[in-house]
Amino acid sequence: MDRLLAPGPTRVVGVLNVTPDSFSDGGHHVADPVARGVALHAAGADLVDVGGESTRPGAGRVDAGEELRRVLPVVEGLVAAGVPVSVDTMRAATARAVVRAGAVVVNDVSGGLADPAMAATVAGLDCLYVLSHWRGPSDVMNSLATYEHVVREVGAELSGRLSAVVAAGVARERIVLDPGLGFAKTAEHDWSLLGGLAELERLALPLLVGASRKRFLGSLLAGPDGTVPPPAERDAATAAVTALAAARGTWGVRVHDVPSSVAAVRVAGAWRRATPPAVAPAVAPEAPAGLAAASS
Ligand code: PMM
Repeated sequence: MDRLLAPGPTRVVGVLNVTPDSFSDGGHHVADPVARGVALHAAGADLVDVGGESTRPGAGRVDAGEELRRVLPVVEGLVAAGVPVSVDTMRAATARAVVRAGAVVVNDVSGGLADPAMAATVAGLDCLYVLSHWRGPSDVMNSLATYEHVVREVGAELSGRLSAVVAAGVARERIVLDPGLGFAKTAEHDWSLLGGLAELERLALPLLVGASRKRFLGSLLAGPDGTVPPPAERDAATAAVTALAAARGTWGVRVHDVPSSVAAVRVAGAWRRATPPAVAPAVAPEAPAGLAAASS
């Protein structure tokens, strides 16, 4: 688990939604989720993120028992196959069960707000905790997308949640922060957050970016007649986000198409290594003649 936070290239987290209605899988049911997770890992995913509850805009909650019935066998199968597993859940009881089954990351898109028992539960578990920015459940989140200055407010709200979960006993060095792209955010907010990542980096914790196939990429890629490409046709744009995030050293990206993001991380790494370090000039350049005359 600690290996996941060691210095290294941007981690690629592969999405494995075990939901009949996942937005980003275009509604396609994954026939054999364990085989799919193993394939994501073989393709280079550092972690496979298993989710049993859709968080697409407008989605209602799934019953706790049903969520666990969906994710637990998949977690067990992946752990048995040696795949590092993250679980996308807002429920403390699910988090406890999956970490006991071997999951190493609890990915809580609600940042501990959906279940008041989450922070104290995670504090007692041996796992990392992904704390995302969130303002409310999927069926109401679009109405909560109002900000004066989205980067500052998301930073402040994340910081508040961070203090709360640390006060509940979660070790700070086991926390990864996530701006929660698309969660109570318009496309414009999502772009502002990506452009303003430096502000979130000031919180001095690893950052995870979940841009994969999201609406803001769909609207960016809309054709001249306004036709928005379906989620599965947004992977090239997702990989571009991965390359830009990796170039600035972002800890991780959560993506559906693993190979394109693994390639993007490699490109960013090679680019960074090939960039010559800035060298101070040996001799101060002479001031242009006009300037010298003006200052004398
Ligand atoms: N987005 C979704 C689900 N889980 N987890 C994290 N940490 N960050 C995200 O941005 C995030 C997430 C929704 O996307 P999906 O329906 O494509 O899985």
